[in-house]
Formats: sequence, C-alpha cells, structure tokens
Amino acid sequence: MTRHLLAVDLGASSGRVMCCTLTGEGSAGTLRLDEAHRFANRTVFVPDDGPRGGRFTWDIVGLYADVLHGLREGGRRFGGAVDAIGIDSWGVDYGLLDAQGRLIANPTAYRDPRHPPVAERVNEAIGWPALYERTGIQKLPFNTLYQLAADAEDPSEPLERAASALMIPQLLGYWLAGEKRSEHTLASTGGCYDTESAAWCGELLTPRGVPENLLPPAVQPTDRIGTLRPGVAEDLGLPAGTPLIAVGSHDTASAVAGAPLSGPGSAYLSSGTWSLLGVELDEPIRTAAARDAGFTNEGGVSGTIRFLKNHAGLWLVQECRRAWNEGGNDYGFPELAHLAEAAGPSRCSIDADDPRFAVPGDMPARVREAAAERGAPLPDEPGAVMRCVLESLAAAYAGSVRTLGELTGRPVDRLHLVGGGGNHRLLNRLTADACGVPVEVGPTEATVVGNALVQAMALGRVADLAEARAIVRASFPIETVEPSPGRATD
Ligand code: LFR
Repeated sequence: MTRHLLAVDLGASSGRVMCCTLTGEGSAGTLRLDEAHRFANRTVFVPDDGPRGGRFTWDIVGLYADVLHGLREGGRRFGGAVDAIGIDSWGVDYGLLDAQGRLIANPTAYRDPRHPPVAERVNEAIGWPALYERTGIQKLPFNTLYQLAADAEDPSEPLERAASALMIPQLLGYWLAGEKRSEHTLASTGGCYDTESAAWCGELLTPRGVPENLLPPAVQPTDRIGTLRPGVAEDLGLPAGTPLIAVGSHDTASAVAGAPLSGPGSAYLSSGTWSLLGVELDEPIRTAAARDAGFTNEGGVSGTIRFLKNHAGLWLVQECRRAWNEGGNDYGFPELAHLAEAAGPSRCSIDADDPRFAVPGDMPARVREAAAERGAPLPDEPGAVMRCVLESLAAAYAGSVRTLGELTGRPVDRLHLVGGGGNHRLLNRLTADACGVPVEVGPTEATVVGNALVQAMALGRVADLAEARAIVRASFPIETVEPSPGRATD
C-alpha cells in the first residue's frame, strides 16, 4: 500500500517540507521525494536595552508560517491523503512557553555570543571530565545545558516566567498538535540528558537554577505524539486526525537514519551548515580519549548511539559568501566552487574547527588571519580563500576518520557523505583524497529520507533501520568517489 508522508526538515540556513511517497513492499520499497516548499532560515540580531544590547534569535513564527504553507501545499499535492507528518531541526535550541503555552520570546540562536562564557563557568563548576562521563556529550559552548544556565542568569528572568521549554520541532509540534513533549535524539544533543535511561539530568539542571520539570519527558522516534489540532487540520486541508509522529527530530539523527551504511567499517559524514562525521554504535564510548578528541555520543533512532564529531562544515563557505556579497559582489555557491577549483592546490591550511570561526562575522578576514599566523599568507581572492577552506575541511575530516578507527577499534573503510554538501564535487574529491577511503555520495536529502522512513516505521510499513537503508539504496543514486591514486594519506 502506498504511504503519503510529509517531512518537515529545518536546518540553520534553510528549511523544507517534502512530499515523500513510499511504494512497494518490505525492503523492495521505493521512496520518492517531491519538494512542496523550500525557504530560507537565518539568525536575526534583535537589539534591546539589556546589558548585551540584543540577541541573535530565530524567527520561529516566520518558520511556523513556512511550515504551515509547506504542509498545506504538500497536502494539496497528495490530494488530501496524508498518512503522517514528522518534523526535525538543528539541535540544542528551544523556545520558552508560559503556563498558557504562550511563547515568551523568540528562541535564542545557538551562535549567540552569550554562551561561551557561561559554558566555561558551568564546566568548571561541575568538572568537565565528570560532565562528559555523565552525558557523553561534547563540549560545544551552546549546548542546551549552558543556554538554560544563561537564561537562569538573564536579568529579564525568562525562566521565572516559563512553564516549559520545547526544542524547535517540539515547539512547532505543540502548535500543530497541542502536545508538549521532548524527543530522545534531540534531547540528547543538549548535554543535560541521560541517553541510557532516556531522562533529563535533574542534578545538572537544578543547581543552575533550571527547574527539572521545565523540560517535558522524552518520547522515542516512531512514537505517536498526537494528531493535528482540529482547527489546524481544517486550515491545512488535511484529514482530521492526521498523526504527528516523533522521528529522529534532531536533523543529524534523521540524516544518519537515511544514510545507507553498509557495514561495521562504514562511517557517515552529514554535510550541511555543519559537517558531522561519525559511526553508529550500540553503546556509548565515554573514555578520556574520546572526550579529549572531541567526540560525542548522541542518541540515535532505534536505540543506537551516534558517535561523531562536529566539524565546521559549509558554514565557513556560507559566511565567506555573505561577507563578499555584503561587500557588493553577487557570488553564488557554484561560482565560488568554480573559483576554488581554478585556484589549484592551496599553499596553506587552517584549523577549520578553530572557535574563532564559529560566530558570525567577517569570515574571509578571519581565514586570512589564521593562514598568516601559520606563515602562509593568502591572497585576498575568493578562489584562494575558498580553496584553503575546502582543503582544511577535508584535512579535518581525515583526522576524524583516523581517530574514529582508533577509538572504536573498527577502521573506517568507507565514508557515506550525505546531505546537501554532497553537491560540492570539489569538496567530495578533496575528502576522498584526504581520507584515503572511497566516499559514497548520497542521498543529498538524507535528513528528509530518514525522517520519512522513521514515520514509515511508526506506521508498521518499514521493519527496522536495515530495511529502511535497503530502501534508500534502491531509491536514490549513490556516486562513489575513489581517492586519486597516490593521493591518499595514511
Ligand atoms: C546540524 C546540527 C548539529 C548540531 C548543530 C547545532 O544541523 O544539528 O548536529 O551540533 O546543528 O544544533
């Protein structure tokens, strides 16, 4: 029986609502994607009279309007026959609601500079090794734990007024279906959740002034959250009782579910604004070596662990482009890729994961400054800057591929590159060369694919992750990029 699924996928730079049609039986099924609506997402700096002069925020109401538009359009294309809806988004951020369920303020964006100093204080108070041992989550300065601690210190006292905190897909889910929930994979990204017992860590939250019951209990991917509010269903032209399903609501969890991993040596690289490079495990690795190498243990679909590292990713490219275009140019991504190709091999590489690149700003200047510090000044030309960024990203990936083998005892023999970054052919080639393993590219919409196939698991149509991945292999072109002879590093 054909299933009609609507997948909402929100990334830090764009969002989309996709019509996902699953036909056929068992692992012989085929999934087809049709875009119902694609829209931009961005952080917006909103000034205020507080001590920091304002905050970087997400325009969550605008995003909700785009989601509604996409669902309406998707439902129309399916002729009103929609079996389920699933929502995923980037991690760690949340919105605060008062006791009436009203949004208190636009969610703060994770790249807001208020977070790093709070993170340092919290890590010191708890003891960073103890914190890692407890949660297995990497030290990113914007983890939910630190953001909530920042809210607790905020002179405008948002937590005093808050009755609940909902992460982005769950906030939209509450508006659509009226249920306040957390979800396992997304909860696990925040650094204050116990992935094994699937519960929030009250002992980390309450000493920071964060009431434990602020965060609702977590559901698991494939759980049914509820059905559309009657008024919403009517407005969208969707059947009354259309179910909202919990998917891997962290976008990276959905991307990993949609990556056609093929064996114990398979690693994934989910490439978008961030590059998430890792493997799927049954058990977390919370050793000092994993901690010091910056690896994290996030909850995955079907009780798996996503053992991975965050690399800077295409954020560097996006921010360079923004700076150049604000300076009067009009570069598109394909043109920048072409300039990087034409520039030829770079004479220098930078540490792409240096925290100085993590916050919005004049990225080309920062890249050139970092290159100069390494004694290899870069010309002030977009092609040279791009080539240096791309080669540096590939070098960072190669480092993680090696470290993954050491930490897990399973050498990586294949890298599955999923997500929109797979469209960057030069970066794919540089990655294969630097990592020295074949890179299998696709699907570029792995997040949507994983979102839809977990909905299908919830509906009993797909048995498990192995069957889901067989469907992925049968449905989407996967291109293998071999390392060039003599170029592989070891
Ligand atoms: C990717 C991602 C990463 C997370 C970062 C911030 O979109 O979700 O997994 O570390 O964004 O939330």
